[in-house]
Amino acid sequence: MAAAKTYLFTFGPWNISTGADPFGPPVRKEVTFAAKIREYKKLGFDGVQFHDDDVVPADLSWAETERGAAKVKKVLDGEGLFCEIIAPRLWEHPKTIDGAFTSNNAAERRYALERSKRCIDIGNILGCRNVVLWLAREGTYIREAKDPITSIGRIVEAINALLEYDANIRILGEMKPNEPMDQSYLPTPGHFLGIAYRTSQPDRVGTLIESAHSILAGLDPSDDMAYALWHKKLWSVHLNDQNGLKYDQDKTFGSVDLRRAFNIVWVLERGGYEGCIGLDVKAMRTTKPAHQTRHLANSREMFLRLLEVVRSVDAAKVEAFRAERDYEGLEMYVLSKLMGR
Ligand code: XLS
Ligand code: MG
Repeated sequence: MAAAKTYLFTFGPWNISTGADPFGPPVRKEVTFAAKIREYKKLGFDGVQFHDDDVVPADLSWAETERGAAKVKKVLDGEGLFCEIIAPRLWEHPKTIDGAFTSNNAAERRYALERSKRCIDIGNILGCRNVVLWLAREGTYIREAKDPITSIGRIVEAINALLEYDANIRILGEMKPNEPMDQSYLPTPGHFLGIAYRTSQPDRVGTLIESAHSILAGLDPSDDMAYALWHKKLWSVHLNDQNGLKYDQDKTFGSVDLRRAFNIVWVLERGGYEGCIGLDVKAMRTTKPAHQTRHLANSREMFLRLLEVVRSVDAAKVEAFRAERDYEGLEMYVLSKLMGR
């Protein structure tokens, strides 16, 4: 029997946050970058996920950027951490108000591309070839604002330019149907994988799937992940949870729907998923500073405990239920597993 797979866990520094929301200011002090990095190993994590400006502020000279990134690389090495993904933050800068690659303004589209190339350079210094594109503002508040057909083409052109810029990187699209936009152009991983095959190098374009984003699109995250696994294009995940169709909640993994979380772990394990277990989770605003990393430890523990449940599932039994079309029996089998029997 092959040895059971050991999963590596990652999260981004933004997952230790101040509790600010659109209706209220921070309720916890900002934790310094260095202090955040020191938390990883203590919490049982193996690697980091970064935005470009988590590493160095945007728009510095190349010399300053290079120096800053090299410093961060040293810190990571010192802690024994690796950088799993890096993502250009294309949704906060004044030049990305109208979107990045789909902005109606040519100079702003150029900025987005240059910023993404710089992000690749930072990734290279950190030894990271996985470039995540969360296309946060590639969409509209009103349908008529942009040409939707042109916009899809612009996203493909931008991806091609990045693939050409660095022959070593892989691009992972992280899709979300809405928020901040009313409507995103590529709302689901399926949409993104559709264009992946029309890029100049489909083999280097895949996806990062966030469970809450699938839920916001009315889809089941484990089915989205299965779809990407079939394409051999599930290269990273953001596991979390989401209580229905409302703002993006980034709740602790498995905290809303245990069975849904079970199915995610089951599909990753069965599907031979080779990526890291990224956790994109937020502490509740009510959380006291002393407990501000607990949601991360809890999410990791939920994954590992569900993994135990998944590994205790008797595949032959499942097959027998399927062969008999006894889905009532199968359902009770799964529910019993989840209730500890
Ligand atoms: C949004 C994302 C975003 C990316 C990186 O859900 O978590 O922050 O992960 O661009
Ligand atoms: Mg995410």
